[in-house]
Amino acid sequence: MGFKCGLVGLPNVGKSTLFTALSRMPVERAIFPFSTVEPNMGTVPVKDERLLKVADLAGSEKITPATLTVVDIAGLIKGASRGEGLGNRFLAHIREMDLLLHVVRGFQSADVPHLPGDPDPFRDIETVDLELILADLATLEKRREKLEHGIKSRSKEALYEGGLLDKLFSHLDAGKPARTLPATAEEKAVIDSWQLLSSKQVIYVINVGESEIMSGESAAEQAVQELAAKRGEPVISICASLEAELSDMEEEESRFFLDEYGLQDTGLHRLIRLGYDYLGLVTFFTIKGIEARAWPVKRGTSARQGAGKVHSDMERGFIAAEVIDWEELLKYGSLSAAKEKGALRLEGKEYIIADGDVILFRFKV
Ligand SMILES: Nc1nc2c(ncn2[C@@H]2O[C@H](COP(=O)(O)OP(=O)(O)O)[C@@H](O)[C@H]2O)c(=O)[nH]1
Ligand SMILES: [Mg+2]
Repeated sequence: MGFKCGLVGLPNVGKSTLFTALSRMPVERAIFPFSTVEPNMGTVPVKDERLLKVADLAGSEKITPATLTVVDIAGLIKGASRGEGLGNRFLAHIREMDLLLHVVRGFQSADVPHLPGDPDPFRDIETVDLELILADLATLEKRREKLEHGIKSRSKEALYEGGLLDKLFSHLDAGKPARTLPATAEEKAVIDSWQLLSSKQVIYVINVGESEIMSGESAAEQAVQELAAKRGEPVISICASLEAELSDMEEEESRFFLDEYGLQDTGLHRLIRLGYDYLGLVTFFTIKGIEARAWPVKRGTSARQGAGKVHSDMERGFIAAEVIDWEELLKYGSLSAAKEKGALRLEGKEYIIADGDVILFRFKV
């Protein structure tokens, strides 16, 4: 499975509309369709031209794209952290996510109520952040109780963790999410172990109206850009209702509409790519038997770890990786031609996988 991202935000901002749009995304050729695991959870195939070209070259009958799992996390209201409404389930869901898509309302509609009061992107983001922060403060309180004994007996580890905990506690107490605390790699590892909600990576998704998508100007987006820039976090504007309509169309028809709106690509594809980039994922490809497949891995993954993604036996029995960039491979016309010309590099287990690598793993079982 790829990575898991959760749609969060206030009620009536367009989370479910976006989820529906994702679930109906047109699917190319042999690529498998969206599959709904639960009513609010589904797997989206990631469109990747490179995979299609590699599959064509190899004559693969089966094409397996990278996927991402999307969860429509309903139920954030003020007081969620105290278990009001669907609060607790909401928070438990968030804990499992790799990435949060924080949907912010940027469209105007008298028909769709917005609570509390008129949409105000800044305050709306703060409201959601605050619930996560409050839940984290409660988590830290519990952690501190557990550390008390160690601190009393002057354990070095407990003192270190306790010091960091106090620092983060003040940070959260000032209304700032855990992910914005400057921390060393060592501190980050400890903070990660606390599994906080406000430390999850976030992309702000502004759900703007159709006129704002056309003009490219949205007041909501500007307001969020300001906040996000301070935090070094990405913002993307999409129009959920338009995306839902596009998702229902054939490729050609949706191309026509995109042109009308002066858009290069659907918001959904832009969103998925942004998610991949922001999480620091790169994709390698394998060709085996009748299947061409894309594998997303964290940037910095070694050839041996990559082999482990494919099969644990391949990691254990790893011998070497034969590697060629996908575009380079296309120039040779076929894998066997590339092999004959000696174009495949032989790489060892420490080789760091590059985006677009086509890899043949050599291993013994
Ligand atoms: N005008 C307009 N309405 C939208 C848009 N996105 C969602 N809505 C409407 O807003 C209401 C709430 O949307 P929904 O996706 O259920 O929001 P959720 O509560 O965040 O899941 C629905 O009536 C949608 O049709 C949009 O981009 N433009
Ligand atoms: Mg909803």
